[in-house]
Amino acid sequence: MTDYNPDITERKWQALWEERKSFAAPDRPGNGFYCLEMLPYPSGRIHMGHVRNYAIGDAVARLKWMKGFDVMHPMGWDSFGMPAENAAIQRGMHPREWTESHISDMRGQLKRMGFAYDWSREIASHRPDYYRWNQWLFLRMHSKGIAYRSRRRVNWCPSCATVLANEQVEQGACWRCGSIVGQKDLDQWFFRISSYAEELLRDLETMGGWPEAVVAMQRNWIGRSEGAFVDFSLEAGGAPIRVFTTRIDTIYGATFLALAPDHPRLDGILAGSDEAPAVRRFVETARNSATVSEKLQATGSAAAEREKTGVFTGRRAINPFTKEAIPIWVADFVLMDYGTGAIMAVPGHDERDNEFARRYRLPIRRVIEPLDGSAPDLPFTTLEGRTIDSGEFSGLTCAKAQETMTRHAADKGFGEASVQYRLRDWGISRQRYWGTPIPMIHCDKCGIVPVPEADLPVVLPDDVVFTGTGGSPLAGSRSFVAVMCPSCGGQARRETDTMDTFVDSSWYFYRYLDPRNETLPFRQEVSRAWFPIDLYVGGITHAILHLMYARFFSMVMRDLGLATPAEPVTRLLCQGMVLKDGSAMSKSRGNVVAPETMIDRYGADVTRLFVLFAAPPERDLDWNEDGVEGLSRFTKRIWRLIDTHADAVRQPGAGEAAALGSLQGAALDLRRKAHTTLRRVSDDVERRIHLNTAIAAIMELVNALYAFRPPDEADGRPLQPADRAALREALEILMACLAPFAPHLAEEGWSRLGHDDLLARHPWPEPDAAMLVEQEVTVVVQVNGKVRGRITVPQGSDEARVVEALKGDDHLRAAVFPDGNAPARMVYVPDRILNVVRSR
Ligand code: ANZ
Ligand code: ZN
Repeated sequence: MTDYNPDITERKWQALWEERKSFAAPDRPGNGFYCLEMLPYPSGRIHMGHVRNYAIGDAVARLKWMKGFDVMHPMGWDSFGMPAENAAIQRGMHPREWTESHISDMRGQLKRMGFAYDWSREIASHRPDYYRWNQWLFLRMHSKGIAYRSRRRVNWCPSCATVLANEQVEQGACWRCGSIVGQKDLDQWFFRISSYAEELLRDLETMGGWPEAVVAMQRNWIGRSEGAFVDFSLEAGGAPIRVFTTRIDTIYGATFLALAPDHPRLDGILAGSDEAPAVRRFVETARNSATVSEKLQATGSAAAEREKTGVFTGRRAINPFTKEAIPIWVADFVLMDYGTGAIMAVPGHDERDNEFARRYRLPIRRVIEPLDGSAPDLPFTTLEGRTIDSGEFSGLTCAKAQETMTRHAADKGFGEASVQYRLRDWGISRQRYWGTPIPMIHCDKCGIVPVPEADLPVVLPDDVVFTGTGGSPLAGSRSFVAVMCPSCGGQARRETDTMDTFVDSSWYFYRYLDPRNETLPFRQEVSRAWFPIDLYVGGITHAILHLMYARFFSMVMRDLGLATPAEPVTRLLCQGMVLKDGSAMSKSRGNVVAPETMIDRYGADVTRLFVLFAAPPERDLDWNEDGVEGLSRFTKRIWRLIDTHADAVRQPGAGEAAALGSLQGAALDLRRKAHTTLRRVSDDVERRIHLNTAIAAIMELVNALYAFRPPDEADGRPLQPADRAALREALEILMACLAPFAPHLAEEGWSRLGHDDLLARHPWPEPDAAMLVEQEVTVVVQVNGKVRGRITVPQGSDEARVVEALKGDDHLRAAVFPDGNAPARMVYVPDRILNVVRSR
């Protein structure tokens, strides 16, 4: 018995894969498969979440290689961002040094896992040869009006003197220093993602390869609302105030208008009003109370949850339908950057308006009644209703009333139909050092002038002091700021904002295709050859921002004539989290299991097998040492099989092919098992990406191999040709099936079986159709202990397959899914009984 030493063996095969460039993708693939995993931030250590993410992608990539695809499977580093800059502030280390050393550590860790990456395509976003293309894209976007500058209210930490993203504001305080966050108006750079809202939304319909939950989150985030603008003229004269409403059918119940505190018309309206001082005081408080308008978008209703306060302006507007004069209020629940920043309040039928009206004793009216004639308490909102007390528009269904009243408003010239989106333009300015410098120049004479493309990259300077306070560190670099105006040649200043790091990750997967291109971000031929990405694996935490920005960039690059598809990702897989004792692994909880410790103890293969086997990819996975031990034993069992039989079956015997064609008895059963395993594994990996069940299938094959005892071998005599042939083939198939999951062990076994090519690039064995004819079994279906019927399924079907089959039987479907609901619990005894537990 020879020992299997994972450490030595794994390094050996890793070196061979590297030496033979086994995973180098060609520029132009024959049959291409682009398998992408989200690139990591170089925090210093890979964690179990990375291992899981990358093991999933790697299993698919490796299987695809074996299936004859050219596989693009690259890796890189999302290496700009705050932690490096914080390390600079705290430890005086340059962010570049910190980042580079982390990258080299983490690369080593990933290499120890033996992932099948094409390392020649590695990229890192902090290097000028990458970020210059951010700058290039920015310039192109600027020239098309997609990048623009505008003044916007931002969260501002007075002590860090920096802008904070909404996620960096924790209960109104700065996430880093705890100071109360204020608001500030700042000129910033934006990407006009809002003009792609319609397309971003429409495409979601076609994205069947994305998890429904992600599609729903994106749809919500884009937030399309159909409604109407209505103009309310002012009693005192002057231009009317325009509101956006989705319920024009309730306009007879509009008892006041409400403006956002920062509504631009407010000052004008207040002129001469006795209420002006009170209103100004209110506006001042509202401004300082961290009213983050984007929060509406982040949480859907953060603004709605707060207590609503407001103040009367002393002015009135005329409801264009009723001709009634109604008071104009300023209210903090009205957001300036949605709709028009002004609303008609209908306290009878809108929850928020109602709360506000009751607080300030404003009139509440009923102008809708449900179609069933009931009279629910106010407020209630329904579209299944009809208008009442609405003048000539009374008695219409809500839908009809909306249509008629919108047309009326348009005909009379005081309104029009309108579609609004929640999606806001993407503010990309950051007052940080460790990011891509925005390639713009401020000249007193010429205004804002783009850096000429030929002068790219605008490189981060080194004469920078990192203090953590006082605004952007770049602003303190003389060598950086002082620049000649490209337009007039005079003294000018460089823009010192850097780009949001989400810019880096919005298009990196294109750069992998052409990573050393010095004249373009990438050639269109290569993007045409490889795109769209066939499979993208990553965490659900990126379901909204990163994936929305990535889609937006693809659309923009298409419009710039660079990329071909608008949608970059055909199939998206969001893997679950890795938990320990039920909660996420985190340093603060002290429940982190380091991948390196696992590799040291068990090897990369066992670590991979565990993260793939312990749960289906989309589910959370609870780390448990027993499970790891179990998989370690499994690999030893596999090795023992190889070790026991390899010498006996090493070379194909004469007449082996013929022998395989006429197997009988146990040898035939083994062959059946091997071939069905082949099919199950390739189905589970390629089609369903159910890697845990694929590994379970391999375990069954291992059991079958142990159960197969050719009599002669035990007695030390040569095997019968038929047994030898069956055993040899089954062992080879076992190694092939294992290769996507435990690639090192699989290579070692493959070589022990007498092969001198690499299994990683060996063609996937085609299952023999005759071996796949399934034996059928009858499964009894019980509901709450009572036999409700029987169903015939292929032997070895899993629970899901049995459930599928019973759905095809009307009687059983009705018994198991009355009213269509899933039962509380099902227990499946393979090939025998499905026990269904239904409550009540
Ligand atoms: C009258 C009304 C009556 C409304 C009713 C709703 C229900 P969504 O669906 O999210 O687009 N609204 C408009 N602009 C707003 C702003 N800037 N800040 C806060 N609220 C605003 O919501 C549209 C509805 O939200 C609009 O329709 C308006 O209230 C309010 F029974 O008008 B509605
Ligand atoms: Zn100039």
